[in-house]
Amino acid sequence: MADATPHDATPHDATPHDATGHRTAPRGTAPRATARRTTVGIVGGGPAGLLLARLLHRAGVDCVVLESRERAYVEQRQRAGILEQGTVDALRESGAADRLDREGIVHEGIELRWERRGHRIDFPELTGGRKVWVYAQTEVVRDLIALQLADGPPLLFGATVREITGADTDRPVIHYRHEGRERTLECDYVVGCDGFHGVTRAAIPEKHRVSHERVYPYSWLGILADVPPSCDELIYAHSRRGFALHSMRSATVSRLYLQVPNDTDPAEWPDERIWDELDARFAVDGEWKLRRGPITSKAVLPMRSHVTEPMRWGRVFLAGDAAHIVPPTGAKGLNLAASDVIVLARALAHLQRTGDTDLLAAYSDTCLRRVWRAEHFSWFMTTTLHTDPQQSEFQTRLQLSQLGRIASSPHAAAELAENYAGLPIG
Ligand code: RFL
Ligand code: PHB
Repeated sequence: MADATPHDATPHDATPHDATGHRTAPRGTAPRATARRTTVGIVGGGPAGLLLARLLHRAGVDCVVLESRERAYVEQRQRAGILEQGTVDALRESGAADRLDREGIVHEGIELRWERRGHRIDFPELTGGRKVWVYAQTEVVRDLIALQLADGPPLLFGATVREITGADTDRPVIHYRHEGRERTLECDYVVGCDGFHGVTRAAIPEKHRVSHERVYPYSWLGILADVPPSCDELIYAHSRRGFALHSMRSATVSRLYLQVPNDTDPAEWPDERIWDELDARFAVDGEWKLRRGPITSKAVLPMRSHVTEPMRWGRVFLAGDAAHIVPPTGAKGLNLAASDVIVLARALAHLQRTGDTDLLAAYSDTCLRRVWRAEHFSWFMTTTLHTDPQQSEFQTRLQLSQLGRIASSPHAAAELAENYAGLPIG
C-alpha cells in the first residue's frame, strides 16, 4: 500500500462552502458537480460508519460520512439488541455511552430451552467475568447521530454513493448524489460501511474478490410487543415446531422471534397465531408463562452467512455488513461491525501519529480472523437451534445431544459462553 499522511480537509479553492464544506454554486448559476477533500471518506451511516467517524474524530483524523437514507429512517430501523463488552468500551471511548450506561440492561447469562427443560448459561462464571448489554441498535444509532451532529465530523443524510473510483491510486474518489446534484469527494482512504447491499464492495475488482455464502432454508418473523418481558434473560428455544427467541427492549417492551419458512408474508401471521405459536415453542415444565400484549411491529428477516475477502483493496476498506453477514442467532453482526471499525480507527490513528502503515496493511487479516470465528459460532447456534424443513430425526437427535452436552459439560458451556459474550478484539 502506498504511504500517505492524513491531512486537514482543507478545501482547495475559494468557492463558497455550505455547512458541510460543499462548494455552493453562486446565485443564478446552474447546479454543477462539486468537489471536496477529506482524509477518510465513510460510505454509510449505520452503526459501523457512525462509530468509525466518532473514533476517528476523537483521534484527530478528519472524515466525512455519506448516508443515503434520511435520519428518521436510519434511527428507526429495528435490528440488533445485544452489545458485547468490546462494543460498549468503544462507545464509551467515543463519548456516546451516557444513555447506554443509564438505560442499558446488563445480562449475565442466557437460557437455552429444549424438550420442556431450561438450562442457564452463566457468562461471568464460565468466562472469567464477562457479560453483555441489552441496548437496541436503534438507540446506539440515535446516540451516535446526536453526538455527531452536535460535535462533527460532517454527516450527510440523503447522500447516495454511486461509485468509488481510483481504489488502487493514492487519491480514491467517492461519487455521490446529494440534493439533486452529482458530487465527488476526494479521499486519502475510503471505508465502505454501506451494509450488505452497498456499492463499495464493487470497488474491489471482481478477479481479486472472493465471496463465501450460505443461505438458510428458513427466516425469522420478528415482533415488538408492548408487554413486559416474560423473562429476566434471553431465552433461545429449540423445538420440533421450529426455533423461538425471547429478547427485550426495556421493562415494558418485548422483542420476540419465530422461525418461519422463507418468503413468509407477515400477513399470514395474525397476532393470536403468533402468540399461540410462541407459547407452543417456549413450552416448559413448571410455572413459567408467556405474557401477551399488543404487537406494534412485525417483519420477516432472511438468514444468511456471507464473507467477502479481502476486506481491503488499495485504499478502500470494507467494514461491518459490507464485508460479512451472520445469521442473527449468535447476536454477532453489530458487534463484528464495531470490532472492524475499532481495528481500523486504531490503524488510521497510528498512521496519523507515526506515518507507519503496518496496522493498516494488516487490517484485513486481523479482522478476518475474528469474522470467521463469529461466522462459525453464528452457524453453530443457528444449525443447533433451528429445524431445517428437510430435517431427519437423525439430525434432530444430533441437535438434542449437543444441547445435552452443553448442559452437562462446563467445557462445552464455556465454549458457547466465551463466543457469545465476545472474544478480545485485535
Ligand atoms: P448497516 O446497519 O446495514 O448500515 C449500512 C448503512 O449504509 C447505508 N448505505 C448507503 N449510504 C450511502 N450510499 C450508498 N450507496 C449506501 N448503501 C447503503 C444504509 O442506508 C445504512 O444506513 O450496516 P453496519 O453499519 O455494518 O451495521 C451492521 C448491523 O446493522 C448488523 O450487523 C446487525 O443489525 C445484525 N444483527 C445483530 N447484531 C448483533 O451484534 N447483535 C444482535 O443482537 C443482532 N440482532 C441483527 C439482529 C440483524 C437483524 N436483521 C434485521 C438482519 C437482529 C436482526 C433481526
Ligand atoms: C434482539 O434483541 O433483537 C436479538 C437478541 C439476540 C439475538 C438476536 C436478536 O441473537
